[in-house]
Amino acid sequence: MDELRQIIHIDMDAFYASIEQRDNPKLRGKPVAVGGDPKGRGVVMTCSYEARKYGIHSAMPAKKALTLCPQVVFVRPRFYVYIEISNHIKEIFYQYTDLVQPMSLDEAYLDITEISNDFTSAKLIAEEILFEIYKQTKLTASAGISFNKFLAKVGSDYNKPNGLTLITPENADEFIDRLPIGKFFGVGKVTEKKMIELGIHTGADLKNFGLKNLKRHFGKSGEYFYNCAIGIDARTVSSHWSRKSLGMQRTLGKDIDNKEEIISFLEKIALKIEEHLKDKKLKGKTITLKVRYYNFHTLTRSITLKEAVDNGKIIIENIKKLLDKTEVGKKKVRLLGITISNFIRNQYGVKYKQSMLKI
Ligand code: TTP
Ligand code: MG
Repeated sequence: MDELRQIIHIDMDAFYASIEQRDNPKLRGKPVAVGGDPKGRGVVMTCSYEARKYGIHSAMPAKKALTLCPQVVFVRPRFYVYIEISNHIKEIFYQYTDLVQPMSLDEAYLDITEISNDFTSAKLIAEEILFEIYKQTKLTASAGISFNKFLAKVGSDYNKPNGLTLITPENADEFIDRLPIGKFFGVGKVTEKKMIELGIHTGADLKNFGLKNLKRHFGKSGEYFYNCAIGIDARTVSSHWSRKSLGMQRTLGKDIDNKEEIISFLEKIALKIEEHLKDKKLKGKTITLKVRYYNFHTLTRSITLKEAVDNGKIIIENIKKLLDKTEVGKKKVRLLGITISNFIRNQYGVKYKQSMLKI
């Protein structure tokens, strides 16, 4: 069996709404909804826990929220503040590990296997992170700690707000068995309805339905659901969202001063980089050339483009311009490298675009 991992999932509580309450004392303790205009066709992006008591929730038409709770205070979103805080909490996460996978502005997985001995210390680390978040931002978050991503996420949702839930291999079965089917990873509204029609209401029902039947009804996802039901989720915490640059460098077989040979060597690197960028769905604006001469003297030359690129041909065109700012062709070279940075990307993996567009 693979080594047991220790994964924390952290999710801020009523993120946008808590920030608005933090920044405006008049909103504290009140039902607050962040989103579009209740007079128009706006939707609720999120609401405070006080508003949730009235049945208000994310993606609900603002008009309906007002009917449920006439005294609800509507606030327009301030994305720049949310992004700033999102970056701040990420900085806190990176103080513990590099293995951070942000899933949206307010949510991330951390793999702390390397820095934690067991689940007792994992829980202490999670507590410390929640404490740091509160100390530095005056906002609360919830955490789930477990041995896979699915259970860590279920855990962070279990005791919200300001809660912490540890799901160990010992208590996982009990936990999963009781879990409503809608809480399983990948089960959205449509799948949930189908599951309920099949008599599957909980994790226990899911397990009892059996792998074969699940595959028959849900195809490949059926296998995934079954694995979750028996506590298996092999997805790793992948930290490439946080990557600041992507580069590659190679030492030449022998020192060269022929410029054409050097360009063709760099072309190969650029194509490889294109492959990696596309694979990781990244595009960068800054292209950097690195040259190490025969005498180990090393320099870099960079160019920043108006538009982000992932195309090897454009990269090499710019690399040629950068080569003119070096002594390549005159002085022998032993190593060459290209790095792309200054990424634009769906860096927060924002999942809620639809309702964001509707405000
Ligand atoms: P969530 O973490 O789902 O919600 P939340 O943080 O407001 O509340 P909690 O986690 O305590 O249940 O989403 C994070 C933010 O993303 C949320 O504050 C607002 C935004 N969002 C939308 O814009 N539209 C949506 O449909 C959802 C679900 C969230
Ligand atoms: Mg949240």
